[in-house]
Amino acid sequence: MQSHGGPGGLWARRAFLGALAVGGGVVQAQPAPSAQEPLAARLPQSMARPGGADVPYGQPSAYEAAVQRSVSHVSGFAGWRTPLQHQRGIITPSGLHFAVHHNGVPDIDPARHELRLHGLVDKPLRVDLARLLRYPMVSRVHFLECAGNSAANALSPTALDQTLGELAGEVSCSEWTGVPLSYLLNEAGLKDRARWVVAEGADGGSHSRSLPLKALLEHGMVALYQNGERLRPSQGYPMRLFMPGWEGNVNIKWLHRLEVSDAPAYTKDESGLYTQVLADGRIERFAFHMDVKSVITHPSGQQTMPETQGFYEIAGLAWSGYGRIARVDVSVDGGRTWAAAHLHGPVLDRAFTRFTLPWKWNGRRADLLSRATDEHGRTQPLRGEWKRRYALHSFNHYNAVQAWRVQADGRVENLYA
Ligand SMILES: Nc1nc2c(c(=O)[nH]1)N[C@H]1C(S)=C(S)[C@@H](COP(=O)(O)O)O[C@H]1N2
Ligand SMILES: [Mo]
Repeated sequence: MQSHGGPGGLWARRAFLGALAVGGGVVQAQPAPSAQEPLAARLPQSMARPGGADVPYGQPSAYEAAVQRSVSHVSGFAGWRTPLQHQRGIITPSGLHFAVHHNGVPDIDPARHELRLHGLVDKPLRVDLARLLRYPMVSRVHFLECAGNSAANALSPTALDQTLGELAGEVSCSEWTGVPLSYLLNEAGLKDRARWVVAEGADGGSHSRSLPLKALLEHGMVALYQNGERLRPSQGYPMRLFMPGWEGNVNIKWLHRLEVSDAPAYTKDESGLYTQVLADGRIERFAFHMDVKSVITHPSGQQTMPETQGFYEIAGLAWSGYGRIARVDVSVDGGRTWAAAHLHGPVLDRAFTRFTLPWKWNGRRADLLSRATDEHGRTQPLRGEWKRRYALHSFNHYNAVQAWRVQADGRVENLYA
């Protein structure tokens, strides 16, 4: 998993050996200041005066103000995208988590919010926050991805010149803490005919989805905390449904109602927006899992290489809605040859996994690709393969290989490979 062996082995040795010796002067630090200078002149400015005040709830450095979510408004929906090109670890800062809301962010007073569980149960429940916070909780690190993430790459006939966040930032990864749904469902007591659960949010968009009961009992969570703090309003404060690895829209935010039923409700959005037309005209619906996918974050769209040749570390993120990432292959020649990237631990189930590969750029135009494979052997298609499966206007569940073209002048652009 971590070697440069396998099909890309030979290529990896040729292109990379020279680059591995980072300490050997490939990336050079500035020379140290001379000992002749007076001591005061050698100290950083910040050591010469008292520091500033701190704040009760920390914020990013003012110098990082450019690191922001990008926003798009498509047919009334707001889509806020994570600037993945700035993310280095596997956890997305809560303030940069992507967000899709069909009808704005509701202002919900937790003291008045209740979760109702009714339908095919023995004993309907009404649970307020104070009570829910006393249940045993679990914590899990998982990605969350909108079914429509990367829609521009699916739909646009030519590759749009945008940043990674703009192109594919409707995915983020957090530690989610909450109450397993099975505790609540079992407390209510399920009738024999119970097969589905319709989950509804307390926002004005009547966002609701039907989910198979069996999967909810196994994996469902009422999430209350994200990265150690209570959910942010944009992520569904004070509670949301969380289904690891499943398309974003089933993760009902501002959750207030769960109705147990014997059949799906075919709600507005699940009969329209969240179905997908296949190439042969048939319709795919209840396609819950997000498939295996990866993106190179460094370098990526609209970045400029600081030097037009030399050592670089290619870095990126991979994830799969079916399980763990098993390998990521990287190509720097448009897919002719591949090398296995190094996977950085922890490699978690249905979570972002970080990968890197050292690269010695020869300064000529280079097409960079990454292709992830999960523990079940699922792997990413090329764009053409993905397009052949679906109707021309379909865009959900796009997981084709993302390619970047590094131009000889150092500019990096989106590319269809
Ligand atoms: N109540 C409610 N839940 C919702 C939505 C919504 O508009 N209302 N949007 C859904 C969609 S389309 C996605 S992709 C995810 C996004 O979750 P996030 O905003 O926390 O990233 O929330 C889902 N849950
Ligand atoms: Mo979504």
